[in-house]
Amino acid sequence: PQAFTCFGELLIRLSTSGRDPLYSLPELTPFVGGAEANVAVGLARLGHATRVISVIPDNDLGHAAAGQLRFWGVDASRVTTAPGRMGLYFLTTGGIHRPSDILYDRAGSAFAEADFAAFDWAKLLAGSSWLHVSGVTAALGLNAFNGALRAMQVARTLGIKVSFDCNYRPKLWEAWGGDARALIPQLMAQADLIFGGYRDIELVFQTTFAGEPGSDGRSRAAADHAFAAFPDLQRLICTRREQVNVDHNRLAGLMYTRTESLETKCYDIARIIDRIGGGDAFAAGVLHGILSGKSDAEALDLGIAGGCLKHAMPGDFALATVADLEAFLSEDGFDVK
Ligand code: KDG
Repeated sequence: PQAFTCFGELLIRLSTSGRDPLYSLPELTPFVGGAEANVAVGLARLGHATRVISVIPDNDLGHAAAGQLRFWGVDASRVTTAPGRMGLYFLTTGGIHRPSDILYDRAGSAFAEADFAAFDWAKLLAGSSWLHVSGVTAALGLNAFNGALRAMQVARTLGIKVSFDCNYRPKLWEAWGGDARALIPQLMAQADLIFGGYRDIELVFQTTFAGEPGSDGRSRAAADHAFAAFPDLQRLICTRREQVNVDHNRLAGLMYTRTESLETKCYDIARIIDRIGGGDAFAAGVLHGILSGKSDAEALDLGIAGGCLKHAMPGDFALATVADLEAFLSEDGFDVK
């Protein structure tokens, strides 16, 4: 079968235990992540043939990350090795008086420094029906941005569908002074489908849309702006999160086409175990729906089910199965009473 391909950096996450702050030098638990890898694993768990194109250092950390992809059923044969280090990040879970915090330690990684100009993208993408890329890659520097842009351009010439998750990471852009407003729209312009909300659209167009977020107001206005700017764009998809407290959020899914605005029910996630990768799990669920020929409304429901279920799983990967998504939807969400 034609494969779903993700291009991006693999990362190792080191999480503090419980709500311990990093400065107390707590025990750290490792997980493998990376926004695009998370989508690949999520889709593999949902039964799709998936591949990752990435670059790792030729050391135990790099091989551990690629090994985790293989473990969860992703084809890692296009993960190559190159000089440089493994990208890491440290996660401190939020507490009552402290938001969660991410500390990146990834500058100069094998991926960020890879010679993407020498990649044979047509060969790497052969046999794929879909390419997924995210704004994290552009945020790593011009080299990685150019790699992402080239991958998307070649995919389009081969008739491969392209999705782009904005995944705006201010800390990464600030680390090298990159201009997200200049670079992110170039990637958006290549996409058939964008995961991103009104904040992303406002950022890249340096404008503010009127009204409340949600199906009709600000988000629809932002979507219309994106549709006018990007002629090939078919869908703009995002979540809307309400933070009741650090343990309890509410999540809904939104999808805009040129003619329609869809919104799911808003689900309670009352005992958050780990919200990292929630957006990637949402993306995997939506893409699973689209790849399976479901209606847009059904795909959006599958996405929100995946996004909510991820909050109950430690680590960056979404490991829900189709049966898990269906059970979540048929039970109308978690029992939060
Ligand atoms: O979306 C989850 C990702 O943010 C996480 O896996 C780490 O890719 C990552 C990043 O760069 O923040």
